[in-house]
Amino acid sequence: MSDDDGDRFDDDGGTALATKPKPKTKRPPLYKVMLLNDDYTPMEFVVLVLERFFGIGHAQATEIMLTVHKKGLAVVGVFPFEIAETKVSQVMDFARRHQHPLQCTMEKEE
Ligand code: TYC
Repeated sequence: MSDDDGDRFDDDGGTALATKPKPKTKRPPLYKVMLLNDDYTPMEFVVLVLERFFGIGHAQATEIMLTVHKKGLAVVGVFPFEIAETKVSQVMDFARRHQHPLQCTMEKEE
């Protein structure tokens, strides 16, 4: 059968593969960055973290903070590995410097 790809291999003399090999276009994996709730970090501090490190506006940052407060955690962004790792470090350092127990983690997206 003609494969219409313009090459010289329309007729391979009867040794065609049963299935075409899949072109490998693997996207790099993405990682979810999550904030976890705790009883001590001030709500305003969490809103500031979302604004400063994730570029989220005040209204949406407040909504996400309240979601974490009520549900226990929320995904705050999805990034390639190195960027996710940097966000986690920045948040953890900032929280530690202010002596808040805020936790930020990352998890590979399925
Ligand atoms: N639960 C905290 C409080 O009542 C607020 C909070 C929200 C803490 C989100 C952490 O990731 C967090 N002060």
